[in-house]
Amino acid sequence: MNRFSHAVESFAALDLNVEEALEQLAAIPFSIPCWQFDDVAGLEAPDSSLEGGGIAATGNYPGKPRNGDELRQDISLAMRLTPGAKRLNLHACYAERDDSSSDRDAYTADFFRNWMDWSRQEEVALDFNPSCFNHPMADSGFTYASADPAVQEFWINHAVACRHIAAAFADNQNGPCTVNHWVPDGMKDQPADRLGPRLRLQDALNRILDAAPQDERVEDAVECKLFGIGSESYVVGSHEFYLGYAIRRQMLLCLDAGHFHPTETLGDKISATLLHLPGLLLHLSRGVRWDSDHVVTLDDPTRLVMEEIVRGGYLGHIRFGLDYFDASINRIAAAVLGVRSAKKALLLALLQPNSQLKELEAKGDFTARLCLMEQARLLPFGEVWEEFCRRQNCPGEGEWLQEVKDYEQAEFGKREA
Ligand code: RNT
Ligand code: ZN
Repeated sequence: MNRFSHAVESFAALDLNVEEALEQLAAIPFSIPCWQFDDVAGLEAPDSSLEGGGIAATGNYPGKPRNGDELRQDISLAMRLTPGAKRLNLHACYAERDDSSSDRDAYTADFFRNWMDWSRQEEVALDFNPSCFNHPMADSGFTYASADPAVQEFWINHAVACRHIAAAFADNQNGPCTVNHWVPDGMKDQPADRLGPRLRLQDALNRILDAAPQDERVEDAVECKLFGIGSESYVVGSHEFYLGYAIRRQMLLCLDAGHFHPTETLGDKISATLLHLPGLLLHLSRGVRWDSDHVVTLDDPTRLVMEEIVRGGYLGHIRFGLDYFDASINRIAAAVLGVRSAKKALLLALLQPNSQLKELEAKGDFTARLCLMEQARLLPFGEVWEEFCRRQNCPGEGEWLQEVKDYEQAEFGKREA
């Protein structure tokens, strides 16, 4: 008997069906952040780099792509090394403008023609995000919630333009496109007025979401945050703000694993929020001491998120996205590692003895519950994951990195020249 069939038997002994889990895993798309590949630099100017917005990519690993074609080539490799369904999460600052006079408030789907072509070729659907940072109009630290009507208007127009672009993506991919609204708005020091900016943010969101297109394939989400660099004392779009707003509008709430107090776990928020919301967009990430956007690994917090989704029967209500940007290691490898890790966490969650655990809990046998949880950690997941990779024609754990290294060898030299 081969190692995979052996593994299947180990799971069957706990009433767990590996084939079912593999089928489910294959069908659930994970949206890969395009910004991991170039440190959130974007394509608007030849020498773009991330500044401001309260986020930062650190590191200077060589080989950063210099243009859209190199970026797409890197992303295509990452897609090939990641098993199962995938999407690509694009930011508006990845526009390729023929006409550099149009600013973000007037972007159209035309500037994303290359991305839409790539999307059809690769059969990878796109998600989208307004980019409310790294722009002179965001220099005050305020965008949707700006007290300056001209600034606020600019960003509202940008968001509306993005929703039109998302509708064009939806046509192009014949399916939905998530649009995530994240704004950096906040203050470094104690504000005297916490309400005013929140009223303005609410008003801006209403105007954005009530404008055309009213297209159900454009799935808007709002992303909350606790603090950022330069917004340590106050973030306008806090958790409570957006939770309330998303419930009122019955829209997606985006939860980013790095956006809470370090001892809070995203996993606990799944059932608490989904009791009141139609769905969640996840930004799986790994904050190390703060919102550091480290690459996702198969750690306990990520596992808990997946376990809660599976145990709550919420798979149909989750849009799986990732959010990290690490420039200190090979950027393509970082992208691949994060998505593979997140998918592994979901596989592990699908193969937990969840009903037995719930039974033990109902009986009050917390001793046996804890013991079974620990026992389940040692089940032979590795064999199941390797089989998944094989079936998806994707390299296994010990193989994929070499492909990235070979590519690095062949490609990165010319980029440094
Ligand atoms: C920032 C948010 C946001 C960004 C990306 C680039 O704190 O997490 O999601 O990281 O949109
Ligand atoms: Zn995020």
